Amino acid sequence: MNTLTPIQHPAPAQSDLFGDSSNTHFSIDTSFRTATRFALDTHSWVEVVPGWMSGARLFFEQLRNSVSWLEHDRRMFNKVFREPRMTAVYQDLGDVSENGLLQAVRALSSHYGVAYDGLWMNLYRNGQDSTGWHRDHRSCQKLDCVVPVLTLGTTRRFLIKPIKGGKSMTFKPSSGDLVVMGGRSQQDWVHCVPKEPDIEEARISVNFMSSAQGVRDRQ
Ligand SMILES: O=C(O)CCC(=O)C(=O)O
Repeated sequence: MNTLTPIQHPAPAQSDLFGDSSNTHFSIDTSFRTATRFALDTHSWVEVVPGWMSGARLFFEQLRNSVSWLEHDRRMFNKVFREPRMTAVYQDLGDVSENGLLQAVRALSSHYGVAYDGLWMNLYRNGQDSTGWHRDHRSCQKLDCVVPVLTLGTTRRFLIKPIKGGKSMTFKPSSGDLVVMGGRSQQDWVHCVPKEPDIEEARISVNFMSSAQGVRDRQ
């Protein structure tokens, strides 16, 4: 994690237990007791919530096996290239069968006051998979948004830097940790997950989307 001065949000520990179809139990800290908020600038922030989901390693295995992961082509500067990761999108939560994902949606919606109603998930098969600098246009068309990302599986570096250029900040979310980008962090900042060729294990990131945040404000 980086070394900015954190804004702490102490709260009593609470957790929500849920089980999957094989009766394995995971839990989510609905109190967000470990949350630490880092101010990126006066308008933007990143909140990290270590250990938000416990039992995350088993949940990672469950998702890796149950989700229909696909490779995608992306067009950039008139060239089409294959994204170096696999993805799965749920526009409709009615299509989501994993109880843990639905429980996570409910906890995040209640805590951040944002109605999350879609999921964008990435499978980084190993350290050769990555995503370049970008903003989450799909998740955020408003000036201010709250975009949570849950990490499952191996730890990867998550970098964020000002869109106009400047020093990047590095976070290292482990399995079960949340990284939440808020304020204008999707307008004024870009983020990426760089390649780490020495890493052999996989990581899943679950990005929580809200159609309310995905539409532009009328001018
Ligand atoms: O994998 C991550 O942590 C971030 C993913 C992301 O930003 C995206 O898919 O747009």
